[in-house]
Amino acid sequence: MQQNKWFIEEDNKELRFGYATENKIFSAESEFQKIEIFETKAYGRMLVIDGCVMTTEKDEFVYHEMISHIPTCYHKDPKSVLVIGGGDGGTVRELVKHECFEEITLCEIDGMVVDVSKEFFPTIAKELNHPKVKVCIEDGIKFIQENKNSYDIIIIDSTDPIGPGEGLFTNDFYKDVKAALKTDGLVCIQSESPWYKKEFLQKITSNLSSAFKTIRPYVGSVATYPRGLWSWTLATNDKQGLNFAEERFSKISKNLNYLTFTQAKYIFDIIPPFYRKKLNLK
Ligand code: SPD
Repeated sequence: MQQNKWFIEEDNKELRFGYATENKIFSAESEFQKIEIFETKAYGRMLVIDGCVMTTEKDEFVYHEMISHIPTCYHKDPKSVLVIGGGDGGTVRELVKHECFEEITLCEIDGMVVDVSKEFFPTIAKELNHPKVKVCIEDGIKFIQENKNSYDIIIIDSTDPIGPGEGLFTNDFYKDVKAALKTDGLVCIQSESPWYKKEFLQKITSNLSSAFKTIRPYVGSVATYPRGLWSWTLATNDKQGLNFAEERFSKISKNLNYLTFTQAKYIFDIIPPFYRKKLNLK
């Protein structure tokens, strides 16, 4: 009997998750990181960066719907959006569903991520050539410093806070994000698993608090992200807080596979108490 070949993801040196693979279809070291693509038996094609699972064909829609539609539907009147990271194009694909955007900018540090996504993940990357979409291959930290008061929404679709993604979780970066947002703009970040260490999660929240007054985490379940539950966090300085734009969500809801109207409307209320306590939220 033929033995399975396994890709093993190691999570913070504490846990290992294994995926039986058909084969490895791509592997290269870019200027910034190691990029691999596996054909897995359970989740289809899988993009792996520096040993961490970034996305898979079968469950990518959960992460990409959560990181794009929640910020879009909690802004008053969004017209411009910047995605930092997200070179696979999944977040951009979801944003394109909203007619309200006049421009969607993607700033990805690693051109190889964009290239391999176009080649091996066409259903994820399919809107990267959309006329409203502008793709910049640049360091997001530098890009944001050079574009002040420019965006209604900024989405940080980063890797984990190691390697090139590390600088996207810092105080200084969030201050620059605030400056790149227009008045009443909002930022949405991927904020790791609620099961991670309390000190680490609190640091993300306290760094965000150095630039933003309202901070609202929310959770969802991405099958291939370590530890079962994932989190994203919205932050804004809009004095009116965060209000759900029901009509904007309803317009695109039939094109979604994870988020429902009720879930989106009450997304900040359905935080598990253990995560709430970890972050010292009321
Ligand atoms: N541990 C995995 C975290 C990855 C978050 N970003 C994924 C990028 C998908 N667009």
